[in-house]
Amino acid sequence: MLSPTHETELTRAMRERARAIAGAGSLVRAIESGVLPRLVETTLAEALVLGLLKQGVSKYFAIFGHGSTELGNVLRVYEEEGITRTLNCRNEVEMAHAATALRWQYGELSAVVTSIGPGALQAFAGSLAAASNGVGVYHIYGDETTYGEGYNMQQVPKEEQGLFGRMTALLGQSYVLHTPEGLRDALRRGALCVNHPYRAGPFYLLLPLNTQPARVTVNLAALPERPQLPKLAPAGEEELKRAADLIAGASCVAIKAGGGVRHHDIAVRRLAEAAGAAVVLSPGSTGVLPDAHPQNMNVGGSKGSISGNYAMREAELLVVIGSRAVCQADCSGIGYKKARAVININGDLADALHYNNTVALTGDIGVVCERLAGYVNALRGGEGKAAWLAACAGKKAEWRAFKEQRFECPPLDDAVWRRPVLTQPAAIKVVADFAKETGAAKLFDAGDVQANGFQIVEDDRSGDTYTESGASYMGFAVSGLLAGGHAAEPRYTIAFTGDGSFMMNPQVLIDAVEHGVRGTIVLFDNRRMAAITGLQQAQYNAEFRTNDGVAVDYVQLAGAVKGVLALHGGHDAPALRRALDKAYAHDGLAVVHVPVYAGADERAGLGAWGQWNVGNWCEDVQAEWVRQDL
Ligand SMILES: Cc1ncc(C[n+]2csc(CCOP(=O)(O)OP(=O)(O)O)c2C)c(N)n1
Ligand SMILES: [Mg+2]
Repeated sequence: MLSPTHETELTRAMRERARAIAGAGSLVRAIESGVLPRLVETTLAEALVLGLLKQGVSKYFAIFGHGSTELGNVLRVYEEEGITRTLNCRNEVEMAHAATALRWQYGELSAVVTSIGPGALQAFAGSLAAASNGVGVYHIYGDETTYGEGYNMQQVPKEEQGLFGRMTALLGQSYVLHTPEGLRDALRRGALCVNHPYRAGPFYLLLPLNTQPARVTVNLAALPERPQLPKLAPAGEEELKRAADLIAGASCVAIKAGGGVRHHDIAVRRLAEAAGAAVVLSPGSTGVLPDAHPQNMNVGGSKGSISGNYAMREAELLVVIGSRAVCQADCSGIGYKKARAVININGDLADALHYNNTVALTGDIGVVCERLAGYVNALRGGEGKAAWLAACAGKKAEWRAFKEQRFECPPLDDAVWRRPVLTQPAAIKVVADFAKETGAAKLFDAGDVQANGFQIVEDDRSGDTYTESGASYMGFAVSGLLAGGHAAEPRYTIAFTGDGSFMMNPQVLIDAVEHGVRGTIVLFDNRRMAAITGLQQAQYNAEFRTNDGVAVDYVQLAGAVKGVLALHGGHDAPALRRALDKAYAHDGLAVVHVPVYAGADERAGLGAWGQWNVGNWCEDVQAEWVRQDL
């Protein structure tokens, strides 16, 4: 290994540039003040790091390999000079999730770095969560050499070029840095992709092994910055007036608030109150209206709730805001049985036109909702909705009473645990309440944990719950905790996970300790992949291969990692509460293991209130879908 005093000429020059940036305070200031020349001759790998820095990207999650040693060397030097920071990880799926969570929860853009081949494919798989939830992240993968001197180990073994570039382009947008000078174009495309105002997603930079060290003259002034875009809204009044007329003329109006409404709390509330609309939430939009707000009907959809699904079913006018009509959120397209017309507020043209008979109000959700609320108020369009809102309130009371009963269910005798244990809803409620009291953020993993979770949470604002319902990627929540290791201002976060999901990404135990994460993993252990057992039972009356007979002592497993506080969550609510207190007091990662009931007792679930186009339900759902006009 070379010590800094024996660095090559190239590395020394690189270090000097990094120092100049540190001295100037930022790359842009270093260019403007002339500390750095506009034209720099360097390697593509360093030029890429500089280009990303210009877009505000200084945080990396990495698992290096022979496909990324050159880039790794740049990141080493830049970190030594205090410019970038790289968290080394243990699994690429995990680090892709962590990067997604860093952007989603904290708004911080970062880059994932892998080697060529398996590492890249794993990170690529993980990036489905970013793609599904509209979260911008850079992914940088090592790629096959451009000379074609022979197969590179770990490339796709076919006589074809650019296969990783093609694969990744299917899921997001990609650029193969075949020609170092293409960097400027690549980063311009990337900047828009990862910062897109309403359809952001992963951008993949494929970095061939031989172009990483290739020399390039890069114009630092010409490298694109993060795009600044104005908010868009309909230019004229016509559509807004038509929409306001529709609202004024309808007696039963429902707003379906999709994930896009996040952080538009005030505007959505203003429109809902102006329109006298019942607001049905999606898993990703809980909190946009305070839980106790009389117009908040809680979630609607295939799982849904008594009140949310009532409002969806009975509304004659549907106002969709920031939703891409996810099958499960709209009961596979048959959730709005009485709706005759739709007002659709979305930046994306295709999403805004998903339903027929639509007034499309394309643009920024905050701007459009505020403007529409103004027109509705002018018409007194919210009047005449009292009977509708009273009926909805009745259903919400019913849903609350139903939930209360479930929460009060005593520990049930369980066949595997051979003793009474908490039901999953009762246990999740204890932890969700604890999160609310302590101001902790909540991350939810897939499965029953996720579905029960979004039926249970009682958020009062956007940003308290992150439930990866776009892909429902098992392992997302626990991996997402790692975002706290990079966040400028980490927030105490609790990951709600199942035994199935946790074992998808247990690496986080080590990585969270290594990178100083404070947070808790609560592991709801029903010793099976219960969400799937439940579906199998509901559809075919028989379970198949959704559990195993291997007992795992998760307290011991987690406790084997130095720095992790591993606790048993007990068998009743007070014991769980005590464990959470202890976990919270620990200055690091804690794991609370909670055995939960699995079995036929219906008090162990919160029900499914909508329909879904899967398994042997397809025929019925599709027959309805064909007949409805919307
Ligand atoms: C990576 C991945 N594999 C498979 C699935 C399909 N799937 C969804 S939920 C689930 C079971 C989840 O089990 P667990 O985490 O134990 O939660 P539980 O339903 O038991 O509460 C499976 C297999 C998925 N969503 N993600
Ligand atoms: Mg489970």
